[in-house]
Amino acid sequence: MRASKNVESQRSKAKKQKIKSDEIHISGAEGIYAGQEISTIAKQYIKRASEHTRGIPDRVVITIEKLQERPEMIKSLPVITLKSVSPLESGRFIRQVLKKIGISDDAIRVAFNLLKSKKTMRGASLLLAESGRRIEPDKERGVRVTRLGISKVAEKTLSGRLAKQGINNARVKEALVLASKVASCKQVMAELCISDNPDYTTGYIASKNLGYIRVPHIKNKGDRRGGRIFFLQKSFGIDEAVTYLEHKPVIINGIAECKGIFSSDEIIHNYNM
Ligand code: WAQ
Ligand code: MG
Repeated sequence: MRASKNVESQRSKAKKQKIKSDEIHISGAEGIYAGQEISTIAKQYIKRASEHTRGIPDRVVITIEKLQERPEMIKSLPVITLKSVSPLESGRFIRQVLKKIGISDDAIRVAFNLLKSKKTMRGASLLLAESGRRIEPDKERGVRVTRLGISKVAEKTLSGRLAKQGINNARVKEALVLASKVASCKQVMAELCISDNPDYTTGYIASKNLGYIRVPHIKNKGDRRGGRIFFLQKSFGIDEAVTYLEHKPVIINGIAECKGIFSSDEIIHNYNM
């Protein structure tokens, strides 16, 4: 599903031209479901699109496609939460972790600039970890990860484990499914995510080795900016990575552990990066 809204650009207003409109991304969602679930899911997607905190869309597109390929089965990333009380503390932690896993200062700077940009994207930016060069084919849209899901049994297990930490909700589950698929892409070194919802201030940083680290207070309340950055290892195999992220069906069918809240020091010293 994708929901968007057209806004008249300042430039066209000023020039009194024929109205040139810009599309603002409101909400998006995707999943892999059995045929008989489709009408229920489509209804949920419409509700979600029309009740979004980013605004009321004037266009909602729902695409339903039959999978042409057998899904790859993977395990979810383990989950932990950073102990943080401010965007300053969270930003510092993220920079430290990214540096430790081999992302250059330049790439970190580019990533934060993109995430702080007013122009939010529908998909993710791809950055080369060494140079910070942006390599996604469409810079306005980004790379949209689709064809991802979770089996019923795995979802039940995940709900139980997240409930013990008081974080059993659809947002965390969907983000974890996405981050697990992204981390399973062999060219991806790490992902950084900030929600574009003004009322949701917990983001995450994830990788195969780090797992899924929830980062509270990644931004201030009311801030509509957000996005996703995938840091890529090399400049070759990019087409392959994009194809995997956008098209390869991947289903989570096993759940790793979900633990509680850890300090920055505990995370940085205990994890094998
Ligand atoms: N593929 C690529 N990028 C995406 C996708 C996708 N399927 N969906 C969203 N994005 C990008 C896009 O630029 C959005 O603006 C940005 O990510 C944020 O998306 O454990 O809600 O859906 O509590 O607002 C993290 C949960 C929630 C943390 C993230 O992201 C937790 C969230 P949102
Ligand atoms: Mg959002």
